[in-house]
Amino acid sequence: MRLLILNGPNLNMLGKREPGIYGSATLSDIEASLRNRFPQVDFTFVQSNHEGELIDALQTAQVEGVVLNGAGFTHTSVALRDAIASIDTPVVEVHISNIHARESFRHASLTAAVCVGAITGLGTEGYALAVRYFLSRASS
Ligand code: CA2
Repeated sequence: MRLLILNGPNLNMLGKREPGIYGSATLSDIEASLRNRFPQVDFTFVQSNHEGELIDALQTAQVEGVVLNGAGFTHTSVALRDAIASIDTPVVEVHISNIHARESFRHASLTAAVCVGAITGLGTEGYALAVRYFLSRASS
């Protein structure tokens, strides 16, 4: 199974700033952990600070599923939502922090309703849980 793990703006700073909110793992740590735990998955990892690059990645992905942390664009981007809605590939939204327990502007996700589901607040383990979802979906 091929999965795209797509991370949005500022997530390249994971593990380098704000460990109290996002923990100490870097994006490279998350990638290494997923590759180690799920050797049967053919992963592609993309991180971009640019909305259009995230949309291009969604539109061109040749994968069975996408795990998306749209970061700040989750709360602002109609274009990202439209891109998710326009592709047949299922997308699972992941947030490391619990967006509902933070500032009110983070409570709304423009993208969650066009995803198959969303995981929020379970730390970086949320990425692994989303991968598990795709594996169980494929075997049922
Ligand atoms: O909890 C999440 O995963 C978020 O998607 C993270 C976004 C935030 O805008 C969302 O509301 C929730 C922020 C990503 C920025 O990550 C940083 C990590 C370390 C230091 C600075 C930013």
